[in-house]
Amino acid sequence: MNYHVLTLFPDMIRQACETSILGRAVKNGTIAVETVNIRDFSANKHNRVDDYPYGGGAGMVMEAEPVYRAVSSVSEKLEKKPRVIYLTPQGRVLNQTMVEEFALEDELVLLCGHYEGIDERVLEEVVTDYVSIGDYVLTGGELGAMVLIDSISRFVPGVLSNEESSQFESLQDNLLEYPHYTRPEIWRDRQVPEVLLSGDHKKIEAWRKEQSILRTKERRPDLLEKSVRVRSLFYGTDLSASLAADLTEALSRYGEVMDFNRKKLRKTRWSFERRELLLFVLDTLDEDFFNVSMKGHQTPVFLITGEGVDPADAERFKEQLTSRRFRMLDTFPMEVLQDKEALKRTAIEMRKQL
Ligand code: 6GU
Repeated sequence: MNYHVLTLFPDMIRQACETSILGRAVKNGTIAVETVNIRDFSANKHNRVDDYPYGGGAGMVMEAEPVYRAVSSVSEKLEKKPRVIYLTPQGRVLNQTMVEEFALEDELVLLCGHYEGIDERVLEEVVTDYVSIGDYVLTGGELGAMVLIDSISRFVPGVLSNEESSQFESLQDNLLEYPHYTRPEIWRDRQVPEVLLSGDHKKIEAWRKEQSILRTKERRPDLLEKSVRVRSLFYGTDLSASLAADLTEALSRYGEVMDFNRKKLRKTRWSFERRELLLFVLDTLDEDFFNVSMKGHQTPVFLITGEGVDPADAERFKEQLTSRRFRMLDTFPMEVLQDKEALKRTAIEMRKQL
């Protein structure tokens, strides 16, 4: 990942990127951070880049031309037009899905404003994304740019070691992390929860999930409201089985995969809740499957179909789901899951649609 940070305070960015995990990533070349000093593009012999606001009022406004030239100096070097992110309290508030989407880019331009802001006309001309890091006011966009660089870089291959891995993240599920413990087993009369010493990995996983939910309920009820239980259901060949497994893992730490080639599952009467997300991964669609008893409660559904599925049948299946009170969100051909990159993009697209 190559970051290009346009700022009046390049030292602030450079300093922060020298340290810790980001510093290591810059050193080993998995990320690069270029700073561009907007002042170097001043159209004025005194290197001034700000001026008084039209209409009066307090503070100064950054001029359009230096910002335009600074952005151009970066995009001229690149093969395709990069996303240009303007850091502002007026932007969309950053979340983990946005972070993962930005991480799919190869180049990102981060534009930091100062003073009262930047002339609106150059923003209209160059900015593709307006991003805020929270509902409070900062003196400039630099800290926002650093937050973006830090959170995005965690998803760039090679930035984190195995131990630091970003593969299973509770925030993806709109859940907080479960509590962590290390030695000693008893610290000032406080015992580590017994289950963690049991060696029973199934039980430990169940306990952690429960703790995540309890903790989110207590500390971030607003997040819990957005969380869904991910369940994938496949029918057909081994391909549908492995794609269902991969997609489920990309969407949720706690996802479940169900094999509807098993007659027992097809004979079950299924009822799904509003807070579940159902993924159908089908490379066969026959009467046996049409006859499965399923009802939803506005349950969101994505349908992924392989070559073996007749589009007319897929259409009929969608209508059936809608009439059984599912909420059909989107359909995808199986190709969108073929390689890791495409799969990741699809998972992010799905999360955005939820
Ligand atoms: Cl990204 N920039 C500035 N200047 N202020 C902010 C912000 C960003 N996010 C919240 N407040």
